[in-house]
Amino acid sequence: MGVKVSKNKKFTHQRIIKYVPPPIRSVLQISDVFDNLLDPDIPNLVKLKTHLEGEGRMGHDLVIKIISMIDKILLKEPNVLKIESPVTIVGDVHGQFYDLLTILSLGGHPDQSNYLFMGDFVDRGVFSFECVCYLYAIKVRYPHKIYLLRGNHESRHLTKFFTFRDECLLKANEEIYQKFMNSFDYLPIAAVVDSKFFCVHGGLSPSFSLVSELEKEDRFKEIPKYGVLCDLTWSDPIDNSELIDKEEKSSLESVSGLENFFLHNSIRGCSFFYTKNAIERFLKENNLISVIRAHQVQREGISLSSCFLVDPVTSQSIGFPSLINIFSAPNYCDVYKNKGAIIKYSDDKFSIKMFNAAEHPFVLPNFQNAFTWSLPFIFEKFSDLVLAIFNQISDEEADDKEFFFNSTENKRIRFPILAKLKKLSECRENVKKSTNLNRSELRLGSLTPNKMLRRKSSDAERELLSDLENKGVQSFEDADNLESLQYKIVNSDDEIKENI
Ligand SMILES: [Mn+2]
Repeated sequence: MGVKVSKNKKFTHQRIIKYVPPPIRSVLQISDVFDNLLDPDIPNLVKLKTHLEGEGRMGHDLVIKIISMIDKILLKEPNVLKIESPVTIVGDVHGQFYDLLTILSLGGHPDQSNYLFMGDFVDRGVFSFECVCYLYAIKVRYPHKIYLLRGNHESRHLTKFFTFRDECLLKANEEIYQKFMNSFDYLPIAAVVDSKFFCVHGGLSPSFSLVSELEKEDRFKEIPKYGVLCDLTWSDPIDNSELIDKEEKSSLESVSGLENFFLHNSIRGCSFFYTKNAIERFLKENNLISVIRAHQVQREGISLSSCFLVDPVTSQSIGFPSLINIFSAPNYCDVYKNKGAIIKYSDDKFSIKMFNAAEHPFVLPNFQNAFTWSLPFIFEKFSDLVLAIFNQISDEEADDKEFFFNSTENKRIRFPILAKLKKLSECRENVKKSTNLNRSELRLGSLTPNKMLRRKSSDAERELLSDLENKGVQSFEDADNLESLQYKIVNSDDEIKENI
């Protein structure tokens, strides 16, 4: 008798959702990317982009070659870059490769406009590896057109706690991770555009006043816990009036002698808040008109400070905000629902381009594969099945004195059914917790903490985390609370502090 096959029956080799293309299976090699016969050092950016966009992997030697080429370029760059307009200024990218492609199409071809990326290329988003490789390859192709600054995430400390190290181990190996870390140590720390704008990832520091002082700084190292390099990549601006309104000022420890300029940054757990006074003083002393920085997610991708410098001669406002916050990772961590923005600056004009998040391939939290992910679910359903069968047995039938005859060993064995069912039930409860955790982790998007972050969190922190896991991230504020909680955990880690 033949088996009838239903018309709707799906076969395992069929692609169920046809509009989602399968990932590219081939591995890109040096000869694929460096295919220019006239100049073997010119990468084929179109080929690389198409391959990475299709989720293709890169060969070990190719990644090593790109990193070693970038090291040579970065080593020659000064601590503070001097960049001329036209320039496209970009904030945090955070591993959102498909949004990076939007940025590059909005910003224009590097032939026509310079690019300044102000750090945080990695962590959070699940395509950090693709972001760095592609940005590095563009820099190799156009070394004097695209500039990359260091953000606080371009460090061993953060990439280990967040996602970039895990991603490197999945898509490459420890050796490549270490090479990326070394290349991050070479990234410049600030830039001055058209001698007017100071561009930096985080912001100002009480440890320097003049931009020229930054030239003396040794930047070729891991970002330390204190000092100029830490502040440039970690500090945040603060509105003095906001503080007084919220009566928070008294709760913030100020820096002795600098009360009106710097306060300890209680949100990050390291570095400082810098006030409007600090910005104003810095701009005047350096003859600049504005600080442009990234580092904090913005609902609209950009926010302008309401503080304006006054021209000392005419006593009139120069009409330009003294601080601009820019953030270029839309729908940050897949939960913030914020817009991304970039600044295009040319002919003394600022044009702001805002953009929404692009679709991207789905990746399970912490790069889990679908098989591992579904094991708790399968066990839960299996135990449901077994328990349902045994529920049919009456208490008398399930008497603990019952003996079963084991025919292979030719002896009677005890089979206490009730005890075994109790154990199975307990196991099922534990597995159910894992299944529920898996489901709630999906609701946290890229804000899902990995094992390392979970291990380091305190009881109170775990409580807030599990509250958000249960209800999901519902608002920008929820996401912000979870994010700042994670930074606090990272920066309160003594083990790491000792190593730096
Ligand atoms: Mn940052």
